[in-house]
Amino acid sequence: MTDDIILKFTNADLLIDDSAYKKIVEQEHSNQIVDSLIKDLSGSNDNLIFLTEPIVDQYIQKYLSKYDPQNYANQDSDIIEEMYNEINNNKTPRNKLLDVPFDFHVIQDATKKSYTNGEIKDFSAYFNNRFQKIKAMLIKKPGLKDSYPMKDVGVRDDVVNVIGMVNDIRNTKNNHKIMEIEDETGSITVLIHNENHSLFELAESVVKDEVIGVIGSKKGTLVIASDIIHPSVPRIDEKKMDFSAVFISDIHIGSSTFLEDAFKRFVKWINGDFGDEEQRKIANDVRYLVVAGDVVDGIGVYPHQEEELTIKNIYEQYEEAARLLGDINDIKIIIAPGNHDASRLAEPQPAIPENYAADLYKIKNAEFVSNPSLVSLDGLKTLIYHGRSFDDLAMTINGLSHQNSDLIMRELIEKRHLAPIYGERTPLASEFEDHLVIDEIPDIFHTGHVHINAYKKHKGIHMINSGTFQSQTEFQKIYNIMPTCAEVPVLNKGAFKILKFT
Ligand code: D5M
Ligand code: FE
Ligand code: ZN
Repeated sequence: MTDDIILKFTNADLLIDDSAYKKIVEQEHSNQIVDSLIKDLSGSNDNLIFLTEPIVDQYIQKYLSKYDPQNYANQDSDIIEEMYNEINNNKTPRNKLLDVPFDFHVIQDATKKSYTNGEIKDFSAYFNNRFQKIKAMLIKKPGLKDSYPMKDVGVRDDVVNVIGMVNDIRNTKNNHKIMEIEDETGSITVLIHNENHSLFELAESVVKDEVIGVIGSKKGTLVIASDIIHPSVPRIDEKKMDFSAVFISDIHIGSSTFLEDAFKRFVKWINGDFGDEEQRKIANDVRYLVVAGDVVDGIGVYPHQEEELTIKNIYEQYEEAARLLGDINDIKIIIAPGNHDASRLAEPQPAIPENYAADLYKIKNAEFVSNPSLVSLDGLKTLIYHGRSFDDLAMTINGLSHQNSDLIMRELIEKRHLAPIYGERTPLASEFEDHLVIDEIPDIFHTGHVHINAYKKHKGIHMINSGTFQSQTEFQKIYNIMPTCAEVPVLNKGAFKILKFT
């Protein structure tokens, strides 16, 4: 401890005499004072600073008067809060796992890469980028190595082998499927015969605007499909995980249906102060908390929303969010926006803007990322996506619904796209790059939005929907959506667990 202080000063090019040193170590928060002193002096141009007792004494007095709780009333509350955060964050970590520095980094984030406001002129660039990215994946698949441009379909005699974007897919009156697909050279009409049962079933999940491979034979101007190929993913090896990560979403702070008590129990648990022995043991391993959007309920998201709000101001909603999440100690919190947050609605949604959520940004260890985004948690690649496109997929594909978002997630991974259908309820910004293509294969795919928990492992990928902290809303009553509330998914050293805080 003693040596630590001297080492800190030496590293900061600060020299200290004996009496000054004694003065510091007798303080209750000596470590915090040392850090603060070093921080304050680090801007100095002097090469070496010699700290004497009067200097240190003066600093300590200033420090204590600034941060003494008894002087609260006279002080700028921000500074005091910052100081207390600092003291809290500098206290001894709860366990060994938290001693290890976070190996957190952002692999993909669209926050600063969004250049357009979705004007029509960018449509073709956007779609072309989507097509090229997914085509590059498809062309590596064994069945599509020999694929050729669509303009050649008419002039060649061999099997049809093409990669294209689906323009349209519909049922004929005899219940076959007709699909128009195109690439940059032309388009073809593909028939999927209903007697080819397995292929017909596969085609049931093909949607407009996705990119697929088609193999078939020519019959007049039609192509009769014998196979449809999705970009898909290979099975991945599960990475070793010696810590826990916690996944939440759809907190909806500010809504009258936000389950505040349950959320506070959750925060107590994550801090190691709530739950049975087993649950506390899990809490002790937690290094990361990921929040996949809808942190607050927002304002003006749907008609007459104000009638269901307890906090009717977006800034105050984020202030409340900062109070609640700010109570979490030691762990890294990664926050992405959802359709209720104060970010651009069109996806990719840039990170929640700091000017709306200033206090949230002050939380130490908080990181703000776009929706979607890909981050690395101690080497585990985690794809975060709120899940707005689930509404479109549940409406379009037979057998998919809000209740089974694991099936939807599986579909998205196979399609290598987070929002394949363009122009329905999911507003997509027509950027020059399609940020919703799943470029990299994640270890964890974390979503929310549907307010119903789901989990499945698909080809080694943990697919998690983290439910909600909001009880059933008026809107959900009409649609008979039964939310799973305050049930929190945890990957505990690789094992999936659900902890309930209801
Ligand atoms: O979404 C909460 C729930 O409501 C989730 O199950 C999706 C559903 N929802 C929201 N908006 C729509 C629309 N427009 N159509 C169908 N279902 C919808 P949240 O984002 O929290 O409001
Ligand atoms: Fe939500
Ligand atoms: Zn949502």
